[in-house]
Amino acid sequence: MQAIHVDTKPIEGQKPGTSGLRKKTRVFMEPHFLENYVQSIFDGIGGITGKTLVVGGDGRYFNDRAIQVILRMMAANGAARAIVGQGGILSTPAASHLIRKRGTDGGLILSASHNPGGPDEDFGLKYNGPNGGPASEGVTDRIFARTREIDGYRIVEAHDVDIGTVGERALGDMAVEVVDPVADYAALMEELFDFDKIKGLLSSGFTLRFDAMHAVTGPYAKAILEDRLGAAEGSVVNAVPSPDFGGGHPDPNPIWAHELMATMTSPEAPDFGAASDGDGDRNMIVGKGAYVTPSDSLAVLVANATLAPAYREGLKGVARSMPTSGAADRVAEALGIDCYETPTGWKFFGNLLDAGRATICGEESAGTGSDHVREKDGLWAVLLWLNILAEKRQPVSQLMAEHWAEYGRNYYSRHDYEAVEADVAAGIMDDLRAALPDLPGREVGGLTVDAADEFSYTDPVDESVARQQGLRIFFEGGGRAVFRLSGTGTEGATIRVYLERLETDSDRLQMGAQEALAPIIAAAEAISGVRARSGRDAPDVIT
Ligand code: VG1
Ligand code: CO
Repeated sequence: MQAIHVDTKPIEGQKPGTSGLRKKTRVFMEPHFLENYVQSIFDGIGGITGKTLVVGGDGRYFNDRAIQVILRMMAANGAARAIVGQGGILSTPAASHLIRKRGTDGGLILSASHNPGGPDEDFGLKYNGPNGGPASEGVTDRIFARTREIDGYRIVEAHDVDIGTVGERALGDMAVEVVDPVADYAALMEELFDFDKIKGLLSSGFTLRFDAMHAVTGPYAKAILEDRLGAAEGSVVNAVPSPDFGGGHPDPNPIWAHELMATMTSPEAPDFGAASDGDGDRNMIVGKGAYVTPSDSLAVLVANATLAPAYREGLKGVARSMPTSGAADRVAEALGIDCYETPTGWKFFGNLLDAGRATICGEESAGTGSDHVREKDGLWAVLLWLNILAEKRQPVSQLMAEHWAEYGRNYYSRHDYEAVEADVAAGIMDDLRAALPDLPGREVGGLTVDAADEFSYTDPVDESVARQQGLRIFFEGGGRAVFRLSGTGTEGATIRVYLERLETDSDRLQMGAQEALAPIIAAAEAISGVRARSGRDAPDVIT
């Protein structure tokens, strides 16, 4: 089998964002687009001769075709082995675990995560390093630099490799090892959590519903929640991964997981509801009529982690992305452990986890995880919640009320303005950035600005610096508004406005978030003009 060299030219727009490269699927399918990017990854990491990579994705449209191209390019570039999830399927956390467990040189994950899939929707590809985590900015910068000077790629001419059945086969000199995507991951979960305790909970009449949103976690959730833990058959719904996620938007928030929200607020609501996203790294937690914000969920997990075997010795530290609420900070303070504030995106947690400075990390965007892998992990969060509830035996709403009574409540919401014209969005952000120095002391609708800045992060482990990571306005009395442009969208720009206010008055802990945040929401709009200037009546998504 011969490797051929195909001449190409650089293609514009191959800069990786918050989590790899995401584009419209049709863009990825344009001639040489995928090949150029894959070769740039290989070149950017110093070649793959003799290396082993894990390959898998969330099963979305084009996943199967792209994997065959990647395998042929790996063979042509001299890789020794590809470890591939059966059917091309691997959830993002399962891929991270496989990279670590097998000690590989990293992996390629095919996913656009929570973005919809299909020929007219989104596709994505990212490289994770040998620690199992998303490539650092230094690595993605090198990959991007290669995309701008690439003049050719290598590929072998061959028929498709059978990745539909478990086993090992050859592609030229490279071994293609097809593995069960669920087995290793399920075994890891069994090590971390008290499965017997959770079984006890589930056989005591406690009911749950897990909505896989037609995405990758279906087979994982069925195997773990139903088969191993004994949740009633049918507890996992929308469990068959489909290339277009059933036409839906596999983003586990109250808007896109409205089906689950409707169930959880109905008279027949089970005790516990959860959902995950396209590639299985996000989670949504909801009790009977009680939606738990991701920031609160992180705080609850940190506060109660020692109830699960893996964390019994305590946590080394906690990390959260900057826009995530300060709820976890309050718990960390009470526990006397460090709390780190990082830029948005899981890649910034990698060093802290590797260095043993943080055990649990989280983001307001429904991502929580720990040092068991180097990605956020949707099912892990669900299982930790179940382990905690199996010990505490109380409704989610009561657990939340007790948590807030102890630590105060960080009312929190994110308002997204999607598909805003790129130059309009840039203008809004530029003007706000320019206004920051004059904001302190300004009164807006009864609130006074205390401080305002643009977030920069110096990694405490390798001292790399990430700049321009969000505009922050702090109000007197502890309120905060943060503004960022999304780095995962594929159409125009998405402006994210993150809103937060701490409440410690015990009589005011049960308000609706939008109501509790109304003054902050109004002040954020008065200062930034996001809604007015983007020409919207309201945000497209409110979480
Ligand atoms: C979003 C979230 C961020 C998350 C990222 C990837 O990024 O805000 O917290 O890490 O998606 O998640 P952005 O740049 O659009 O705000 V996933 O589940 O899409 O890999
Ligand atoms: Co995801």
